Amino acid sequence: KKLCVVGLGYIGLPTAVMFANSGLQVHGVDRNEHVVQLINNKQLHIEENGLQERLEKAVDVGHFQAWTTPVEADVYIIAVPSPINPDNTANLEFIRAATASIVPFVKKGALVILESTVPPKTVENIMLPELRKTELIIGEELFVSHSPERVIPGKIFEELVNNDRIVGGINAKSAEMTKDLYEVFVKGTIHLTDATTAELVKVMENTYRDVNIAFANELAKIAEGIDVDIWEAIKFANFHPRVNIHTPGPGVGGHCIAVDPWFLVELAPEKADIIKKARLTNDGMPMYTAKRAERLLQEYNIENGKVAVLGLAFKGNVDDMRESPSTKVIDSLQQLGLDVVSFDPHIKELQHSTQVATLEEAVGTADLLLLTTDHDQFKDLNPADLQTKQPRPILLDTKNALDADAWEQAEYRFFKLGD
Ligand code: SAJ
Repeated sequence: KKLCVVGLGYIGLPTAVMFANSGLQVHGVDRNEHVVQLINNKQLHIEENGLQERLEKAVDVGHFQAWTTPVEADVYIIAVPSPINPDNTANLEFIRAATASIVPFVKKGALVILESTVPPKTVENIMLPELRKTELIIGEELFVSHSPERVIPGKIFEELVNNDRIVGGINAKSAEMTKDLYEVFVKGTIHLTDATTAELVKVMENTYRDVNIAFANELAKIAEGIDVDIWEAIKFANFHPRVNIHTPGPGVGGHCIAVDPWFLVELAPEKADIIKKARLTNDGMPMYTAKRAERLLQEYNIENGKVAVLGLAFKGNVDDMRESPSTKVIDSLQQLGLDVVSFDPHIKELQHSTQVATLEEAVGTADLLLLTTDHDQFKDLNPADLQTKQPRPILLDTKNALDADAWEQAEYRFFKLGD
């Protein structure tokens, strides 16, 4: 079977490589020539556990090659971004363009699968009109489905194999064909439904998480006012068999959880009340965090204080800083007039104007350390090893990542968000 995967990013590339290593012939497509070149040289433009060796294997055995244009194939998988516009409406131009790009190559009997997360009805309203240009009878000569990815960056390969999948077809045959394909490597159950239900399910999953995180953030603010450690309180609440409160933090980043809820708001603005409120609550966390840092500096009478933001990635142990709460915390600190320096062990090339290359430089020049990303490298730090500017520097941990006792013993003034 020949597979054509359009979009070789965080989802498309691991998926393409999985299929290639499961014996399929895979033609990868990315519009970025540099990315295509790198991949064919077995080099990565993204960081993901286990991807390097799997890519090498797929290329070496001749099952995988990348190109800038599609080709005739039995199955097409589309995995391109579906971001939001500045006004929080969905930008489906990449989905439309990717669909249009395969139209000249699609032959009778082909299956087209969308993996990108999209607002409900996108397959119907955006993809099908493009695919009708093939003049094939949709559902009889051309099969279409939505099989949303559900993997978490950092554990993509584990989750690709073990997670259940929701597959929604434009008809039953499309869904069945999609299930048959993924079964070559998926060990989780593959549940079949229609395309619009699958679209809604995927967006609901990420919205559930966003609303739950907003709830945790609201609780964190309440707890701060009564001197309770919210992390401990949530831990206790979650011992209840029917309670699963998520964790607070400096904001919600990534291209999924902070984006997808807006798809529902756009779909039904007058009904998506809690969803919108939650989104705005989470978007308010970077400024809330920055103000907490500002207050701490004031409390210790530090004037013209400098903050070292530890972590630029949107979450722990990944190298991805797009839509990262950390960069928004930095913006907020700067808006408050504070001087900022930042460091991230996973972001190798300097990508942010405040970024410095070493932890020593960040810590050694700042009055307050602000941990925004729970990388293992930060958890493993020995406070005694760090040369600090202040004899008793302030440390604000927004992720409950550090051991308070160890840092307090090393003479740090230790604080947590939500405490
Ligand atoms: N975060 C919190 N508190 C939490 C959990 C997360 O503040 O309790 C923050 C993180 O720090 C990060 C953001 O939220 O900034 C998102 O991180 P995440 O780990 O929750 O999720 P993503 O964006 O990496 O991946 C999510 C996953 N969705 C769900 O768990 C429902 C993943 O399974 C999806 O495949 C992915 O979105 C996607 O592509 O849609």
